[in-house]
Amino acid sequence: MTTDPEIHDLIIIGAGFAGLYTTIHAVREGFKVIGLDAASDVGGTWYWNRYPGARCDVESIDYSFSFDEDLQREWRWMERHATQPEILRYLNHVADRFDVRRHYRFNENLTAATWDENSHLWEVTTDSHTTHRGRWLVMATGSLSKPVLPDIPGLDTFAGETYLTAAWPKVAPDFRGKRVGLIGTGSSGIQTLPHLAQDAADVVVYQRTANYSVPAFNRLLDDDEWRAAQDNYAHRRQVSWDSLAGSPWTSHPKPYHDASPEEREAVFEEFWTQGGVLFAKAFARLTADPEINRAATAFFEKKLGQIVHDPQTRSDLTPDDHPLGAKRICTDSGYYECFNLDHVHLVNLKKDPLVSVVPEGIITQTGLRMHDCLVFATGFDALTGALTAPDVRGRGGLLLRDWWKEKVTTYLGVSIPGFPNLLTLNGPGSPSVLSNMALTSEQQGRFALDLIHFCADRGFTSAEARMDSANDWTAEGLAIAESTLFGAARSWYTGANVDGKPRGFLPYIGGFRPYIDKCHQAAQSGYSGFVLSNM
Ligand code: NA7
Repeated sequence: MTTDPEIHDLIIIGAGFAGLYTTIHAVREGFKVIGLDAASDVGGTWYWNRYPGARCDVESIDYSFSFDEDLQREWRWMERHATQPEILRYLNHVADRFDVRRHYRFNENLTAATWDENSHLWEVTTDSHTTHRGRWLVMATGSLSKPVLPDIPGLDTFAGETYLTAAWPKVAPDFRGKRVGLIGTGSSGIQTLPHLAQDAADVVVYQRTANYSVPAFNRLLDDDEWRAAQDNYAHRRQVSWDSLAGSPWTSHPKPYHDASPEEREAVFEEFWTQGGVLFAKAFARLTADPEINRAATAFFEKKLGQIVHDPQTRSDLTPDDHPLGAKRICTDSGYYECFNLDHVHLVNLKKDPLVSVVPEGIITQTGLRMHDCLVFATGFDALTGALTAPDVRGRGGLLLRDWWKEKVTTYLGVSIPGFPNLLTLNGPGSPSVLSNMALTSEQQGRFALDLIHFCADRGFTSAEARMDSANDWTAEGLAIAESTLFGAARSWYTGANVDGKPRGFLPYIGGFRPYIDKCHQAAQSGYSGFVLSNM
């Protein structure tokens, strides 16, 4: 075991959007910082999710840092929805520009973190058997960074190649002429299918639950469009900061119930062609009012009917167990069209359940399908997974994994009772995945640094959420979620996609701007929702 002799002000875990923002600013503001990341370089989620077709569902012009005007002006996005390689290039550019890498140690995966009550320091250990000590532990570990591999009997007996979309190899696999089985039809599976179908001889899509997917209507950004966007950037950013989801898009101004049938159809069409997740914004309360939701669903089904030719396949692809938008709408480029191809087949696991994996392929109730490769796009232990995987021990040796066994509670998504000086960025209880992660990362990093300054200036050596503030915050978030249709889906928002995970509503669904206002109020009250103490 090697012990780093330095006592750092901040140990920042993760080199994605939130980690980079926080590191850049903490260093600028005079703190001694060490960053750690399991990857070999910066990028966070965009480092790992290199599967073909990976693309952001937020427009590129919005999905970027706003804190530096020059950075904003010099980076030229090429497409409306940036691909994974383009976003990774951007984050590398940010790292170069602000000389961030020298503060990071890469290939160091956090295995344990322990709060020392005597010294008010965190001691952090990584899988390279190195220990680091710091006053604050900032977990910028991402909301969707702990992949879930399904527990399918015989999985390890498969004789062919196996891939996980969330840990895709840097050297792209060659699927040409191969028989591929794709398991999982969330955003990752839906984005990658057209690319698999392009190369492979045969693709079988194993679908457990049909999802709503809306075409991205992606396009190259030409110079005129880019210049116009640049000219309007300041306004666009301000609207985004003041919005519910961190982007400039708002719902149609006329309430659904005041609109005529023709107007409703026109609005649905307009938002359909905006692409992807924006369809759920067509009318205000689309994800809260069952009548509006049913109308949107009917519109979706009409569109699906225009794309998929075979009635049985169409029926199998039609979601039947959750309201539209209650799971994140997938944003695709040619997904449904693939099912018109002779070499792409859909297996509806609800009718033909998966039995086991065998060396030759996959057995479902109706028999064996032979595969050379399996691609798992089976999702993530969302929001909590990266925080509970290492042994994080707070006051009195309390293990975070145990503390959250029954119920996940945080205050503002940032602090957890019993875990002093542990700050979670984009953690459970923050808007994170329900907003534009580029802006939420800035907001979260800023909130964390302001709290750290506040404590440093006043001689407080520890800060942790009060139990009552965490309970109230968690209850408030759940109450807002229950006033919507979001709870009606078995989704990773609720923890339902991971066996044994407590149910709740993990991201804060009250909106980005209202959340920012609550953070401001918390700061203005002198952080009264926290227990502040000194040694
Ligand atoms: P998702 O959206 O959680 O999708 C995972 C998919 O994998 C989903 O279709 C699951 O079906 C399926 N799954 C999981 N386990 C199994 C088993 N055992 N058998 C068959 N199918 C299974 O993850 P993604 O990576 O696609 O997207 C996550 C987010 O990343 C996305 O929302 C964007 O914000 C970016 P289920 O629905 O559970 O029946």
